[in-house]
Parts: sequence; structure tokens; C-alpha cells
Amino acid sequence: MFTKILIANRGEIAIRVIRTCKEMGIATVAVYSEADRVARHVRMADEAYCIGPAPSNQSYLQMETIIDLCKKTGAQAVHPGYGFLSENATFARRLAEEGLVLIGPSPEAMDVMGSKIASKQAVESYGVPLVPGINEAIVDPEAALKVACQIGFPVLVKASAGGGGKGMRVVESEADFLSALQMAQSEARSAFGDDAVFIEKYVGSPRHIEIQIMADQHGNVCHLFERECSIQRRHQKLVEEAPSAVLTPELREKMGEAAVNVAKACRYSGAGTVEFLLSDNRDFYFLEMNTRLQVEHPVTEMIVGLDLVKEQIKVAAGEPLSFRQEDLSINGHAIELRVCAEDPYQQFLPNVGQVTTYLPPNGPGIRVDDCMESGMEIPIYYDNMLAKLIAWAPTREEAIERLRRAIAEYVVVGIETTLSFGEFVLTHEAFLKGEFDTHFIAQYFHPEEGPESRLSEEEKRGLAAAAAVLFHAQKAQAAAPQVQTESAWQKNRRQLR
Ligand code: MV4
Repeated sequence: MFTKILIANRGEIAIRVIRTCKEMGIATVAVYSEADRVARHVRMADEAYCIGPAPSNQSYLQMETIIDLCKKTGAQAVHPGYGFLSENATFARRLAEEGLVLIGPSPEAMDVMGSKIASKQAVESYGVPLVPGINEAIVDPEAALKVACQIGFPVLVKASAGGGGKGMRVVESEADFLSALQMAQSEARSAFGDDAVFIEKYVGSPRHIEIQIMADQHGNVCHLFERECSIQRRHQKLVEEAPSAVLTPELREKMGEAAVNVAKACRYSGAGTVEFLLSDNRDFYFLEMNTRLQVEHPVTEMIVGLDLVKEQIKVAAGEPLSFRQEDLSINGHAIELRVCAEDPYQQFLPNVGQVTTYLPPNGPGIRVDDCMESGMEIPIYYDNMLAKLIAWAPTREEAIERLRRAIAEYVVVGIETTLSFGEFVLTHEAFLKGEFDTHFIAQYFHPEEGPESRLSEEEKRGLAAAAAVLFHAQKAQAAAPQVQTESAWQKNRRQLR
């Protein structure tokens, strides 16, 4: 087993990894940029080194600086977290050349899964369902048009090198096809330096369901069930849960098996996530594989009772998986809300500034993976996610109640966050019923339209009476010493039903 690991990341995920290393008796090396001198991950690690200026391409993305630091400190392995260098095959190769271990899959697996066309081709012969389409780069536009007509409109033109929704274009009809294709190709060329695009049938109202897999270096692969991640804006997830409210045991087994086959197709090792679209008539299709630990991994940890970072470290050290598929089962329900520094009521506009007061919730079934402290400035250089709030309970209903309670308890003063959006989702009928898809936000979240209903005359009279009662109660209390309630801190959190 490794005795020292370098964590090539920052924020909540660096802290998350350090915690598991401490439990395993592994020493930790943190890296930080000039903007993160006072960050908590720096203080939590056994050693910490500044690796450059604030912009990530001058610090967290500096491969050679990180490799040199491994040698200097004697770290044998690197945990890349998510983002930054986590899916960078060049970094994986450079580490291997230097005799260092990446806690992640092989560079070959990253290469295959980094290309949408290559990944579809790789899994095709493994019986993994694919969206109808052409799984190769379009070279002849007229031939592609013929295929598009066969598939039937609308079709989707996708960039092979794209990801997270970048380089995608819906084409509604035959007449728009050729110009859309040209635009998609030139967009892909300038965004990714690769103009390879392909076409798929457009799946109209899909759910985004992903399967967590874990594989070792001896050919063992297990799936750890699904996460439902349909509530997203701009291809960024905001609410994730496990299990999904709509999968039957049969469908779960089929999707799990397909995910295991995707992992086998690229000889995967470590933790990975296989993304699927689930159509409204319950057909599922492979989309892509993420070759890293994901932000939302805690919901899986809570329902299967495993520490995924610990499992990643063990398989990277060459150990076999410590469980078989039949050892795994789902216990209860977990829901995660991403707490991001942005204003849901201003089209999720990113929000920077100082968090003057920060009081995270706690109590039964609540987990907070965060990196915040009162008085901390939010750096403008990085992702604006401050924390992940996760609730576990025996049933979905209770997990929802718990998460609502925890949101109400959460105090963040100084900036707007997505906590208020969480409140909206967790009280919305469609979410409560489990009846939603990737269009949830577009369909239901319209804060610019203001309160849903105007007050009736009767309601106005009721409010006026309540105000009068409050006024007199406060006057009576004014003489007595007052304790400020935490909800007073939250009075600026806007309410929306
Ligand atoms: C699709 C699709 C509909 N049909 N492919 C978006 C990101 C990338 N991973 C794939 N994406 C989609 N691919 C076909 N053939 C709809 C989406 C999509 C989406 C997928 C998952 C979660 C949210 C989404 C939001 C918009 C579009």
C-alpha cells in the first residue's frame, strides 16, 4: 500500500480525499495556488506546497510541477479528484513514465472514452444499447443527410471530442441539416481542435441516469447501482439521487450489466461512471463514460455503505476488489444538493464575494462535503461549488424531508447560493412524485415570472391581521433580552413556491 499520496486538486474534493487517506494511515501532500493559501485542504494535509499563481493553467494544471513535487516529497501516487487533470491521458502517461501511480484508469481507457465516436465503437460489440445513428465521423454531408432521413428528424449532431453538452446541435428538419452540420463542424474545430461530428436520433424527454462502476486490475468489474441526475442547468447537475425513483429491479440489472460491459470494453480499472439516457418509454442508451470519481459519488456511498475513495486507492495499489456483485445491495435513499455560489433568481448567475457567516447543517442522516469557513472569499478562478449537502434516510420521502430540514438549517451569509433552488425542487410536486426529466428547470423553474399566484382579498386581510399581531408581540418583547435566531440570518433568502 502507498505510504504517501499527493492530491492534485483543491476545494471540497481535496478535503474528501485527505479524509480517507487519514483513515487508511496514508500521509498526504496538498498542492495549492496563490489564491488558495488559506484554504482548508492546505491545512488538513500533512504537507502542502504552493505550485503557482491563481489561474489553474499556471497551477493546478501544471503536470511537470506536480510530478517534480511527487519526487521531492516521496509521494508514490496521485489522486486527481475531478476536473483539472483527472481525465488527462497525457498526465496519466507522464506519471507512468516516472514510476508514479495515477489513482484512476489507464491512459488507454481515457483515450477511448474521451472520444464519443471511439467509445461507441468500442462498446458496440459488447451488446451495449446505443442511440440509433452513425458511429463514425461524417465525411460526406450528402450521405449523412440520407442517414438522417432514415433515422428520422429531429436528429442531434454531436462533436466527437465534445462533452457536457458542448458541440451539440438539434436539427429539426431536412432543410436545416446541411447548414447545421457545417456550423457544428466549425464549432467543434475551434472548440476542440477536432472537427469530427456524428449524428444520433434525438431522444426528446430523457432522464439522465448514470451507473457507478468499480473495477480492479485483475478483470473484476462491479456496478454500484444508479444515480438519477436529470436536474441540471447548462449541463451542470444540481440535484442527484440514488436510487432513481423510476428504475425497476429488472431495468436496474440490465443497465448495471450494460455499464459493466462498457468498463470491460475498455479494460477499465478504478471508479468510473457510465452515463445513459433513459427515454420516456424506458429504453436506455449509452451516452459516454466518465473516467474519474464524480462530484455526486456520495449518494452512491450512502446507499451501498462503501468509501469509493478507499476502493480507488486499493485498486490503484493492485489489490483486487473486496466485494462481488452479489455482495452489494441498496440500503435506503440518498439525495445531494450542490451548493454553488450563484443566484438561481438571476439565471444562475455566478456570484463572487465574501461568505461572512457560514454554518453548515448537521444531525441524523446529513453529510456535508465542503471547504468553506466564515470570512472566506470565493476565488473567481475556479468552479463555484462551495459544498455538497447530502441527506440519507430509509425511504425517498424521508430523505426529502431531511434534506429540506438541512437546507433550512444551512446558513450562508454574504452571497447567493443554490440552497434556495434546492428548496424549490424539494417542494415541487413533480420532484416529489419522481416524475421529471432533463427539462425540469426549463419546464418548472420560472422565478422571473414572480410569485405563482396573486393574493386574494381574503389573504391580504389575513396577512394584515398577522402583521398587527407580530407588531404588538415585538413591542412587548422589546424590553426582554433577545436571542437572535438563525433564521434571522436567513431572512434574506428569497422564498419562492
Ligand atoms: C442526447 C440527448 C438527446 N438525444 N443525445 C447532453 C450532454 C451529453 N452528455 C449528451 N447530452 C444529450 N444527449 C441524444 N441522442 C440529450 C442530451 C441532453 C442531456 C443529457 C443528459 C442530461 C441533461 C441533458 C440536457 C440537455 C440535453
